[in-house]
Amino acid sequence: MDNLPIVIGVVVVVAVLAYFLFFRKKALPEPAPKTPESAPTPAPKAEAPAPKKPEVSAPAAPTPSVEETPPPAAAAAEESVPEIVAPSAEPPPVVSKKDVAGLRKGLAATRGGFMARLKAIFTGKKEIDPAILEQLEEVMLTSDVGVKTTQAILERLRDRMNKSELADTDAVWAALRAEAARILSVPVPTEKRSSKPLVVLMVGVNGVGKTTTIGKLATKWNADGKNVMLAAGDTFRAAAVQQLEVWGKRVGAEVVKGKEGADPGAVAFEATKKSVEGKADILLVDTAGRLHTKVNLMDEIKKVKKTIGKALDGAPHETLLVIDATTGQNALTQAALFKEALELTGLVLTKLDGTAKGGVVLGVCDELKVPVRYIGLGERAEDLREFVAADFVEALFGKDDDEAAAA
Ligand SMILES: Nc1nc2c(ncn2[C@@H]2O[C@H](COP(=O)(O)OP(=O)(O)OP(=O)(O)O)[C@@H](O)[C@H]2O)c(=O)[nH]1
Ligand SMILES: [Mg+2]
Repeated sequence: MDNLPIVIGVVVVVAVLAYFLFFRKKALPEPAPKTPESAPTPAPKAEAPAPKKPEVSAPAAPTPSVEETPPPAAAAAEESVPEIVAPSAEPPPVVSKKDVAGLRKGLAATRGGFMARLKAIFTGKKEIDPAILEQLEEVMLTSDVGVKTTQAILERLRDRMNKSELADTDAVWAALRAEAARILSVPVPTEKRSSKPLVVLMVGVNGVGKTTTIGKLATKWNADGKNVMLAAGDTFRAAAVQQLEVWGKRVGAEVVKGKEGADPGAVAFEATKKSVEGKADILLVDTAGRLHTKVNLMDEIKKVKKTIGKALDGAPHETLLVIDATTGQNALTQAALFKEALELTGLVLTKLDGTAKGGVVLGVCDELKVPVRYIGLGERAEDLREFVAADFVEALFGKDDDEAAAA
């Protein structure tokens, strides 16, 4: 009993200790949430470069725990952002050659039109209907394949059918697909492509998408680490120069321009010289699609081309003709005229997203024997795709993912 005060004392001490150890510990979470509050100083900083940040922080912050760890992470990301993000501020420009699914999506209109009509001829039939060639002819002609190419394809199919090489409709479909692949596989001239600077002259009638294609290519090549320069060779419209400047700013590419109404040849000459002096990797030269003078457009472009050659031997290394796929047979006629006047190294077919008759690709390749190099499937930078014949044929003739899965 004499020990009672001691016992009570010990109990009290233990109780006090327990209180401090247990309850105080539990109270710790309070300071924890305060940590982010006490660290908001870097937070506003992280918001400051808002336009650049999303690209970096998006993949870095997939979990909602952003609040806890990010102050240092965000700060670190922020430091490294400017260099990485500046070029990729535009949507991802580089196109995977194997991205058939994306290509298929971009070609949805043609798949739903031209290709769906072709398929309908074959669907549910194993035996070859004697009228099959007429049916194919009708679809091809109304899908901008063009008379010459349509007849050539049909001739080859007829020949093979007469030789009994095509046993059923599956074989005819495969033969048609092989024809498309053969026509689209035009060899690309490669001899000048390693030049530095590589001078690319973009030509075509008005509104086909020359300036937009230049912007898209500049975005792609800039993202590939190339030093790109632009020449505003369309000196007839102030708006044309401005349009190019918008792309130039976006990409961070210098735009060489002249005064309104200046001689486009002079601008192209100066730009070519500058691209050599400035050690640019690529110079993209825009041209007018329509002239407000009596000078013939083709003569003017020929002059521009010659002037570029005077500034740099062997340039331009590429002369790309831009064609609007929605203009059908007109596109074919224009292309033939340009080919006659200029030595074309490639074609760019734009607005394929806007036509259900993508057959023009076949016609233009077959008649001109100039390779399609790029196709435009929309207005955004990433909508320009490098043309790969095999992928294109697969995207058109291949089964949908759903169909393939069901098969
Ligand atoms: N849907 C779609 N639109 C495109 C494509 N390419 C270009 N365009 C649009 O076509 C229009 C004309 O494009 P521009 O690049 O100005 O054509 P341009 O050949 O430079 O025209 P001019 O300078 O007048 O000779 C613009 O509204 C572009 O956004 C494409 O692949 N798909
Ligand atoms: Mg233009």
